Amino acid sequence: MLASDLPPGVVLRRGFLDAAAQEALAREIREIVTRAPLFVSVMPKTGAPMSVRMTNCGSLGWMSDKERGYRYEPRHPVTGEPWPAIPKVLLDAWGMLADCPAPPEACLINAYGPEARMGLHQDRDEKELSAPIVSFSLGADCLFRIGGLKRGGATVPLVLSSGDVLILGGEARMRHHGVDRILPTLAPPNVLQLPAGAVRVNLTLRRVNGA
Ligand code: MD3
Ligand code: FE
Repeated sequence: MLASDLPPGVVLRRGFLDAAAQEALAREIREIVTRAPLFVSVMPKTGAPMSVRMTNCGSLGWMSDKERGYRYEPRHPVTGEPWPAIPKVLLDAWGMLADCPAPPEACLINAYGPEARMGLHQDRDEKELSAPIVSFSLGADCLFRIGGLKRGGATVPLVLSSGDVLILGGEARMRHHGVDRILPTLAPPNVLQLPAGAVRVNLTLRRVNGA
C-alpha cells in the first residue's frame, strides 16, 4: 500500500515519532493510566462490551454506555475525576500537522490487547467537523481499514506501525474506518512499555466543539 494511494484527505506520516519520542510518549501514557484507569465502554442499547479498553486526556473524553450512548464527558466514568492534561508532545504535533488554530479538547486513548479489534464505524460525535482527527500509533502493528462515506463501499487496507501518525481531514473526516486485527509484531516496538495487557495503543486528538 503506497501513501499515494490513500483517499483524498488522508495523510500518513510514517515514523513521525522516532524511537525516543515513542518511549517518552509511552511513559506519559502509563502516567495518565495510573490517574485515569483504562475502562470498557459498552455499545448503546445492547450493552455489548467493546474489546478495546480506553481512557482519555484533555478537557473532554469520549465514552459510551448502554443507557446514554456515545458522548464526550469532562470526567472519568469510574473515578469521577477530570481527565489528565494532554501531553505537550501531542499538542505540539497537532500544531504542526492539523492546520487548525484551536487546540484539541479531547485525546482518546485506545488500548488493544492481542485479540482486540474495532469494527468499521464513523466518528460523528464531534460538533466540529472542519478540524481533522490526528491519530498516533504505538506498539504492535495493526491492520487498519479505511472505507467510504457510506457503509458498504470499497475499503483500503493499511498497516499502521509504532510511530506512525495519520491525519484525517477534509473529505476523509467522515469516512468509515476500523481495526481488523492486531499483527504479531516481533521487533523493537515490543520493547515499549505499554499499560498492562496492551500490545498496541492508539491516541486520537479531536476538536469536539466549534472553536
Ligand atoms: C479515518 N481508532 O478511536 S485511529 C477511534 O486505531 C478509532 O484505535 C482507531 O477509529 C484506532 O475512533 C483508528 C485512525 C482514525 C481515526 C479517525 C478517523 C482514522 C479515521 C476518522 C475518519 C477516517
Ligand atoms: Fe474512529
